[in-house]
Amino acid sequence: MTLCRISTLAASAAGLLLAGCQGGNKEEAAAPAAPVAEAAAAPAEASGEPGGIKVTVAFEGAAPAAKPLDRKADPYCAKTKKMDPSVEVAGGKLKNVVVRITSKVKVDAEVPADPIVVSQNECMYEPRVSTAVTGQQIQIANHDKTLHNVHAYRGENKENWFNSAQPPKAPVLTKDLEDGLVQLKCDVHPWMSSFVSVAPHPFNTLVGDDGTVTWEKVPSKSKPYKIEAWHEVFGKQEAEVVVEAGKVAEVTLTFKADAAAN
Ligand SMILES: [Cu+2]
Repeated sequence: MTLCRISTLAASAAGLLLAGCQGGNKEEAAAPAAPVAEAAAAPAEASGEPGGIKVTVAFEGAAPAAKPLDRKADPYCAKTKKMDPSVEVAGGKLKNVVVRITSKVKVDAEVPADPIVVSQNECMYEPRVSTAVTGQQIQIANHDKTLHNVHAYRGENKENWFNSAQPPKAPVLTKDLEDGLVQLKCDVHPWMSSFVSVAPHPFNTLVGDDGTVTWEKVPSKSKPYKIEAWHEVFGKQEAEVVVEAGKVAEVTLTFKADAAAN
């Protein structure tokens, strides 16, 4: 675990101060008094005026070669060829990583009125990984002409949540999401898997194609936030980061190719 302290590095046109997590001490010499003066003068601590966090997800080592899935067990599924999507690396960036704040966050989370949608298409769940807000609904649909069963687990211990057969043309399944990680499986087709990261705040985001996630409007506070990056094969990387009002703290979380989770 790394502890990231904000230090003044550069001022952007918007007046935001970029904060470095991994840099040396040069910047401290450049402007040692600024953070202290701001903290003393500003109501940042009391009011939780917003700051930001930029998380970069790095991947070290060689990505494993993509493997085709063996789907011969079901002739319907076997008609289409699919690759194992559990590890996807594009341009050196690991895909399907969720970054979230795991500490309590003082925000009124808006629960989107629209559900998140997970589809079963050509005997795959789509999308592989998604995010949602606690209380939001999930809808699961079967677009295939074969039987699936949606077997859902949730939490660190993968407790059984529900298990519903979904034959072709069966109605869409709708469920309310609670905080935590959900995994959808299919007992008929063991390669089928989907994950939903559910949090009671909006700082729970699928990493972008550029390997980064940036959150604005994170309430500032003197105690560090715990953040984690999660990947279905490589597990978790964690860090702590202090958010100061009007500044963007930066942190890098690194997954290693030879460190697959158990
Ligand atoms: Cu299935």
